[in-house]
Amino acid sequence: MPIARAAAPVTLEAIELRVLQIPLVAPFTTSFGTETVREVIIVRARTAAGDGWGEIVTQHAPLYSSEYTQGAWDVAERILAPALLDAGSIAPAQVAPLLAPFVGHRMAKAGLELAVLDAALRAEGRGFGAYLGAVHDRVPSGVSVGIQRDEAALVDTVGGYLDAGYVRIKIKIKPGRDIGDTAAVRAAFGAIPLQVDANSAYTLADADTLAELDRFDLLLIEQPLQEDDLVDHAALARALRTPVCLDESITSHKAAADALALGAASVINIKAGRVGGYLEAVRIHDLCAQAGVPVWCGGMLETGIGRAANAALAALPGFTLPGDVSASDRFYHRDIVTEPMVLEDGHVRVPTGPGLGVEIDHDALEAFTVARAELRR
Ligand code: NPG
Repeated sequence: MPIARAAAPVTLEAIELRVLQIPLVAPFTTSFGTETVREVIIVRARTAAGDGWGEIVTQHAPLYSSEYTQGAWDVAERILAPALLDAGSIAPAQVAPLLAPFVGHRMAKAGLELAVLDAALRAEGRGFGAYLGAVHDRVPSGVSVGIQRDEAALVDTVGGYLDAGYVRIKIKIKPGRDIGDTAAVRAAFGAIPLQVDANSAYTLADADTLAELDRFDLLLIEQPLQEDDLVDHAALARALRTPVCLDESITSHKAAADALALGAASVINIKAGRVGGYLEAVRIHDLCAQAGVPVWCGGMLETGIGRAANAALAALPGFTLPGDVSASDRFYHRDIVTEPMVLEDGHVRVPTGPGLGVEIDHDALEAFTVARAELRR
């Protein structure tokens, strides 16, 4: 039976935006740079029936994608939030169509939509997982491991996560830190579920190097080439035995359909922020499920707000590979929710309370806030 993903409209009275800077437990290095602080925008939708929370997962600089915090702040504050407030009463499913005339800015749109979703579902006493069509009460937890100082440090770090119980390891790679790093992890830990993420660091000219990864029996290689390199990804996929998974390239349901039609990917990473919201994420899930293409839930170093939403999304039936839905303490000493997500037997629980099922720790929220704006109707 198809899930009726409908929720009643809410009447928006105000939208509060905050920039937070939350220290990371350890520096996180990818092929595009090193982060020591997570800069993120938190959205609070104030409605007649109560508040809802969302998260805009941009980073300080446009390195992962063209979106970045100050750009998202500007478009949310001057364009997107005012458009929502002008609508007055709005159902969650109307948010994306209402914001569709504004090109791009998917992370900003996703964060606003999530706040409206949370408010609407809290008002109805419904959980986000049940609303999306979750079929599990917990999901297997994978962990994303940044590029370390050297192979020994990588083995050490991966060992720690395996000891903690993470059921799948993803290591970040870049040219010069690919074959050796992967070989070191395989040599140290044998046949663990392992995948690699290049964050667009290669070109098709590197196909021979990337083919060397075939001998490691990886679950997949994620986003080896640029965001707009769909045709090159298809060529690379034909040259590799390792399944090619796309992340950055999948910016919408249409992009996912195109990638599958071209043979550019045989696995898809779904991130709600990257595709403009959780409802678009579910549409991509449904498309892939119908096509028999496995999907998994990506992560953007979310706070407890986005982490709760990701756990719910990852509990949909087509998410057949473990996602980057880690425990909060993988990234943060202190989160902004009262019950940060924990790892239990290699899994994280899908919250079941109304809305996202998490409560805000207002002291922590204040402590990390570096900018704040409130927009009223
Ligand atoms: O577990 O939240 C997590 C992090 C997973 O590696 C991860 N995210 O490229 O997928 C990525 C990367 C990322 C994080 C990208 C933040 C951009 C911003």
